[in-house]
Amino acid sequence: MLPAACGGNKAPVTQSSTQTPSGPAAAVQSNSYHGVGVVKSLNPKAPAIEIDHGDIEGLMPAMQMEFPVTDASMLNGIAVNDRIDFTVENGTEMKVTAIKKKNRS
Ligand SMILES: [Cu+2]
Repeated sequence: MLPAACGGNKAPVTQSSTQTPSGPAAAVQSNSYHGVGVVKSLNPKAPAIEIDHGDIEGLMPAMQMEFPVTDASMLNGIAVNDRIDFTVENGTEMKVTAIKKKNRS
């Protein structure tokens, strides 16, 4: 009796590389990032906000820059030199979508 050929004859596993369909639905992808920084200037007309921000993981290192904001009303109650938490969305263009003033301690 022949020993059973054990394990030696695996069928070639074609790891089905499921290519994600690149339809129109896949085109607009938006990613949210969380940042922390200090307000340097406010531009309600743009509207935009200039922030001296720390590292935004997955997006950019610390730097001072101006971000467009989705709505000028987000700048209400925010002043230069305020510490803020903010949300950046990096879709077709980079925009700040939320701003939250940090409590001074
Ligand atoms: Cu930046």
